[in-house]
Amino acid sequence: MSYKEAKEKYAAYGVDAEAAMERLQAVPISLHCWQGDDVRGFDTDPSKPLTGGIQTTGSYPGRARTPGELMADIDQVLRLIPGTPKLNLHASYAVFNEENGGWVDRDKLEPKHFKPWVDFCRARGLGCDFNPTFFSHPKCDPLTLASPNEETRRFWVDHGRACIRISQYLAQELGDSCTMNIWTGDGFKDIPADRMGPRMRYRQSIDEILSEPYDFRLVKPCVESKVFGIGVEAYTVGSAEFALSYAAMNKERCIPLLDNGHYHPTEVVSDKIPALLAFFPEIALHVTRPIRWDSDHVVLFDDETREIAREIVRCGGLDGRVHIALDYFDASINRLSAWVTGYRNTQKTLLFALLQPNGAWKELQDQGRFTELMVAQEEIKTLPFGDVWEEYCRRCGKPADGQWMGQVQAYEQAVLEERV
Ligand code: RNT
Ligand code: ZN
Repeated sequence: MSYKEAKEKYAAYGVDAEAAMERLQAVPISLHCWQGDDVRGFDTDPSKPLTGGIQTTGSYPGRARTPGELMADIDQVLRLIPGTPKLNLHASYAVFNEENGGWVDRDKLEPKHFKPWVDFCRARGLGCDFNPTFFSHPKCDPLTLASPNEETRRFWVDHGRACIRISQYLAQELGDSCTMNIWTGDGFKDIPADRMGPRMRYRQSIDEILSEPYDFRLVKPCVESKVFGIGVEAYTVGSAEFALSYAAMNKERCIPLLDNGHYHPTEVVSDKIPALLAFFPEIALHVTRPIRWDSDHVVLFDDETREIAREIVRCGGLDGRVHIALDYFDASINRLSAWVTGYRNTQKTLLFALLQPNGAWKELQDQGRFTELMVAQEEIKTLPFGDVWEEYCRRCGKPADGQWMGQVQAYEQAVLEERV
């Protein structure tokens, strides 16, 4: 079926497909650099295991090992994704070269270590988000911001403050806001004797990081919670209540971040979005796909991702209230296809959500017409969505479904297979 017919079918349900596509095209979605190298970064020994309770599994060939390789991979991904991507960097992706004096530890990072990334983003018209890296480093004892060892805690606070300065630099250079997400894997494998102490230290550490001056319109520090991680099963310092309370008490200088892999399995982030937007002007999201735990599988066009997208759209999240970022890492399949699939699926769910008569449905609900509401919600699922998606990709100048996998395979042969 052609787009023209699809458009008419949607119009019959009171949906303007043109407006939906136009709206989606301008929505920034942050592309996580860490899918390309299994969250290794460039500042520590790549043979050491990841720490902080996160894990990648799989050993598909072609992991990016240098900034140049990662940039080349991201470039290839950018050719295949419609919409308005932003880059999402971790501090561990600092670029050390002769020009900037070579390697420094994380507490000494400066904006100059990210200049190559600024050049990369500027040349491609991308904004950039940022994350301090509180894991996979010898200074994790294993705690970081919650450590009882003052020297360790200080090191990580200094790292956080350096990251605020870098975030401010990224935002100013690129003329786009920078969300800077604070997440630590601090926690314990087994039943702790003191749950409050680490949380008080974590709280003080975030206070100290946020005492670094920044313009809150440009830099959006976030606090991300988590329920548990591998090796820290019994207790997480930055629990949901901790992170949310911190953000609520510090609304003038930070925002909460919800990662949909970080809750008990029957909890859904889709429902949390409107709850938080009833209180917070802005929130941030990490979109991922947990299977039984925070497994960080590639994002699919599945029920919960669609529900998350529907809440973002219905709650006015596309008007800058919800900062959307991807956060998954699969090392068992072609990493570019993982990036592209998750990114395109996130866009698809948003387009799907924009192609619904949200106003009319709200009225049905308010009038108690639940029979009609259910029928309408079911019928919309089988409208010719694929035709609108294809038209959207065409307008963005990006390949339609069925047209991009060959390019990834060619890149794998020409570039990834050479990385041995
Ligand atoms: C880990 C958190 C965190 C990381 C990234 C790399 O469970 O989700 O956001 O995935 O910072
Ligand atoms: Zn996350």
